Amino acid sequence: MFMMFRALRKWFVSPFGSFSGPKTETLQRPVPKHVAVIMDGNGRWAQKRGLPRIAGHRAGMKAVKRITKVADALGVQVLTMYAFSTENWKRPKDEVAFLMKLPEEFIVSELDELIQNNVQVRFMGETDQLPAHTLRAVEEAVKRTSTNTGLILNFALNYGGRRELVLAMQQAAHAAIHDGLVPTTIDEAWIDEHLQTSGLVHPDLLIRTSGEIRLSNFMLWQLAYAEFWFTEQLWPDFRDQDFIQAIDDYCNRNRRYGGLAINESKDA
Ligand code: V07
Repeated sequence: MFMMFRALRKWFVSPFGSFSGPKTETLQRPVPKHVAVIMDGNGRWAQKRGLPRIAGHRAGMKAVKRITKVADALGVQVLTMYAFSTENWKRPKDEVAFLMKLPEEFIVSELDELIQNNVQVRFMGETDQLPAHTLRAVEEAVKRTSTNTGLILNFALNYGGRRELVLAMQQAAHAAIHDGLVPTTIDEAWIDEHLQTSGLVHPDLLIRTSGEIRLSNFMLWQLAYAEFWFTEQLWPDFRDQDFIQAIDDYCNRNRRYGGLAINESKDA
């Protein structure tokens, strides 16, 4: 844990300070470049308090703000948040309508601060089914932060991992017919470029809250080598210390890519 505090120097100076020197030199392993989060437990959090489910979603949005700051402070480069899955359309109509207003609420309350702090907002998912007002808000957030060079805050909205792979395969078939794409040109790099995470490193760490131990169709291709970290904590209760704990655990785990662990000596 001590090591982690070195990584937090920037955080103590200013949550969104401009320090960009080495943050991780004493850690066994660098902080993850890309952290993906399944933010589960918002509805349950509200029900436990006798509140409507939407109160849980709003509390969940506050947790997004908090964790964005701490992720940036720790030197994480990409933070992907699963805000709305392709399955979530099955929820009650009122709840879906409320969720679809959250991107607007978020940009009204957060966009200026994100811009000041050099955060770049990105989006992945299918835009077709989104209400026009939701899409406008997301596009505004993406556009107004597109030249920022700091933390990438990537929202997965109307996103599904299998759907993403279907779309990539459709692009391949289209290119084979119209652009002379040959089968051997399709390799892992080609697929990466045609997924919605194109240009981003793959997540090193997946966090899921609320005690569910499932992937639920999230980033199926990109999570192939990621570490998974689960907690019983409900998303609105997820605090800075919990995120720091997840990163610290990640840093202290040995990851093997079928070969030597990163912190394993060659002659040990
Ligand atoms: C949503 C809050 C977090 C907990 C999980 C479900 C509810 C932030 C956004 C958002 C999305 C795009 C954007 C800016 C903000 C959001 C939805 C739900 C649908 F450009 N939180 N949040 N979108 N929740």
